[in-house]
Amino acid sequence: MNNFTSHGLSDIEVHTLLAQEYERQNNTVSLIASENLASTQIRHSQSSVFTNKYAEGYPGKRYYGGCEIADKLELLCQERACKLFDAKYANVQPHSGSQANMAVFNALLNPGDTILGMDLSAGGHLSHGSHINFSGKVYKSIAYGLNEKELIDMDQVKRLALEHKPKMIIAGTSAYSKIIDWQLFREIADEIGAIFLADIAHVAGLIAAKQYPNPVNIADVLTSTTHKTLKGPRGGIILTNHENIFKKINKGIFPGIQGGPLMHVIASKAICFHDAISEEYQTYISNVLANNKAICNELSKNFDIVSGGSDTHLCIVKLADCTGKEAEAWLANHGIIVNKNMIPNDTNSPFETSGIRIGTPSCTSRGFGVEECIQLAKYITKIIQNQNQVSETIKQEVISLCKKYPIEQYLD
Ligand code: DSN
Repeated sequence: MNNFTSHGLSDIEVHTLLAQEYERQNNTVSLIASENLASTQIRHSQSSVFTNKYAEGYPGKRYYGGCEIADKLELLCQERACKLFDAKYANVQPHSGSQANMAVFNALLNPGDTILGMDLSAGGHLSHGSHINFSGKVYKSIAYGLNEKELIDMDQVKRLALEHKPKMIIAGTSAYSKIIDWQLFREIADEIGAIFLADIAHVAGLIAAKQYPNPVNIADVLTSTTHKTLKGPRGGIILTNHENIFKKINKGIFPGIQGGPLMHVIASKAICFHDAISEEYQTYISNVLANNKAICNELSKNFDIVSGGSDTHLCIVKLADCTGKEAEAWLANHGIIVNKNMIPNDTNSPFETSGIRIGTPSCTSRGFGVEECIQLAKYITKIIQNQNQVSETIKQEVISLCKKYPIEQYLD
């Protein structure tokens, strides 16, 4: 008998890897800004019997029998999503944030239409028009970036909008630490009659906790992931206040780009939206922001921070004496996990980069506070300054911090 058969699990190879990944997560600190720790309930509902159910279609209009409970679940999830984000309509079926964006494009654009989104290298997302992604291949993509203050260049957005008359303007970022002016995007979109899509994937949790402006009454449509600051399962959602857009988007997802919805993930999304409306969650987000501010302030003593600081859950650190790839590897050697990231006007390739992105959703979920985050920032500074040299002391101190704040067991 092994550890796993006692839990009714018999695939030793896979379950050895599950155990190893649990140990890795438990013994390292994730400062990857898009990662988080989903609760046990959210993880368990993804292994529920709903994984057995096909439910192509929508509540009341399915292509399979036996969907009466699936209907109730999906309606509950939609209702909770709408309540959380103050929206009228929600589609909770997208398998991911990119699928959510693809569905919106599929519903509201024709191949060859022009879209205006943020450049990936400036902090935008692949699915906002990058030439290596479907969004830049199927659609004619124009990109805006940052100005000399390293803030979104709204003059450029306007200039490009007037020049190219895109059918859709996309606001939303993967690596940007300041607050987006949703209203200004709306005004520019209105000037040319464009559709305005706000991709809130990174800041959805901040919006849910009312600690970041909600674009739901400003943009025509919102897309998001559910696993970043929201702390939910890996997946996507689409929100809108417009019935005509909602109808098109429903078709855009199914039969447009997806088949059967992942009902087990929808169960977890429903739990996530319920959790995120609580006071406890609002406190969690306040802590995420305070922790990020603490890391960012401490790091700014030795490094430049893109955009001059952060108002969110993440910051981008500029590296003068090494690449992002090197810093990522050195930090990982000490149990601190980050990702390399481009900085404005980066002369290194996306595989090397001249920066790293740091975020606090995950370490805050395991209980780190401001004090621990300042300590982490000091370790980061020292590790990068030491370059290739491994500090056994820091390594041990990171492990001690991890042991003090363990993550939830993966099997109960
Ligand atoms: N991979 C996500 C992130 O790290 O921000 C974006 O899709």
